[in-house]
Amino acid sequence: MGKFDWADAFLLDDQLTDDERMIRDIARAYADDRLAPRIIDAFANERTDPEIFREMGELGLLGPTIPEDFGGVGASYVAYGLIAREVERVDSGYRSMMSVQSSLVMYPIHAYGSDDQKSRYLPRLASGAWIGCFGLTEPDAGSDPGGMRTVAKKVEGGYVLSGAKTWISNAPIADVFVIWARSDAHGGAIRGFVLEKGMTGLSTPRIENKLSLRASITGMVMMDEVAVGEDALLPHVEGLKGPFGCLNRARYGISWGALGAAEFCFHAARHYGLDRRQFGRPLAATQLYQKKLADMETEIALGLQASLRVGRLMDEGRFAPEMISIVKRNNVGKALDIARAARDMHGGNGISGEYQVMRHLMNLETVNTYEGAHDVHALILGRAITGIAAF
Ligand code: TGC
Ligand code: FAD
Repeated sequence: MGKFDWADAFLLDDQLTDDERMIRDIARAYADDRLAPRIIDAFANERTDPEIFREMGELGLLGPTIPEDFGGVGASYVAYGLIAREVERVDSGYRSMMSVQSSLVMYPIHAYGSDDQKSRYLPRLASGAWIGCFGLTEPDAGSDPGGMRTVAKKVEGGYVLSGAKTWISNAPIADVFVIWARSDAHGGAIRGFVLEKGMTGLSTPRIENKLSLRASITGMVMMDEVAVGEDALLPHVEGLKGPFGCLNRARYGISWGALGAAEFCFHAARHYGLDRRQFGRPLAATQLYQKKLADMETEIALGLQASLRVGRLMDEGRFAPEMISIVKRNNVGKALDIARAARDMHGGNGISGEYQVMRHLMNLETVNTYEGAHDVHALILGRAITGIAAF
């Protein structure tokens, strides 16, 4: 008979390769040593440190699945998920910065870009020298990106882009912008363009006073007739499957990341319950407290196994987007429940920044909404189950 480890219920560790364990350990050490000491101040003061990109780049944590000749480390999707879990154990905002760079900027340039685009952007993005952002959402097109209004007009030698993107992670500090727009030269199809900081007509106002994800800067991307050359077009994809191909990767990473945040909350609640005494005994000696811990552990253990399975299928090229909808929706929803319960189990201390559980709870509200809101993933699954699109 085996021994039960409450912190690794189904022996996830055993199911990883040596390389995956090594990458996980690098990410864990970085998160503990460099990210955790910054987060309370960064969140309180809404401060995003661009140095974090450089630090992550140095350790190979940006675009890790990209092959080595373009600056990545050719890691598995399971390794990518493990990085997200370690980073989000500290804060969803730090994971957001990392996953936008990796899945939403480096991935499309690698999958859909020209050789020139790959060699210009990927090594700089992998090292963190350049910061990227991904512009899909617009003020009037969130869950329904097909309703976007940003247009790319064909002119001699290139295109002119006009429109507004909103809620764009990293935008105010970005050097590279992957922008999705309707292109008149392609019959109004959605196409991807790579823009660079400093282009005439491009501005990125910051969205202030977020009550969630405060360590990750968010902004708009305003494009007032931004002229780009032919070489800005991502040549190898057309239609919504372009941005959705990127979202598949990012959503999968989030399914691991959210459980990192949930694990932080679970461990904190356990620790608190063992220390805190009321009615002459530790809180953790009460049945209600133990039930809550048991529920947390169960959901985390099941969720991790599911993400691991989806990751293995991605590595084998056998995943379907609906599988990702299941793990993104379920794991984030469960993480939100766990953070809420952990906040409650800390009593009054639970609302203090020092105990950190409420910060995770506030962050997970965003994670539940972005990359396909919780209910939108239910509708993606509903369509697959019934054959009827109910959006
Ligand atoms: P639909 O008709 O379903 O599809 C249009 C075309 O796209 C293809 N497709 C996919 N391809 C690859 N992967 C997927 N997951 C795909 N889903 C769809 C599809 O085959 C079709 O291709 P084709 O060749 O026939 O044209 O499109 P729809 O307009 O009906 O879409 C419905 C819905 C709800 C599924 C979709 O619009 C959706 O997912 N909405 C949610 C929007 C969203 O997730 N936005 C995210 C913005 S980015 C972000 O939040 C970043 S935060 C990151 C951070 O900070 O960490
Ligand atoms: P809406 O689409 O208006 O949805 C509002 C509510 O209605 C939700 O509960 C939703 O589930 C529900 N709903 C929508 N349609 C239906 C339906 N048919 N049936 C039933 N219910 C429905 N976007 C980017 O492009 N790049 C980024 O980097 C990025 N970063 C972000 C960072 C932050 C901090 C935040 C908050 C958002 C970010 N987003 C980004 C945008 C994010 O993807 C959108 O907020 C998300 O897709 C939801 O769109 P919306 O906010 O317009 O909400």
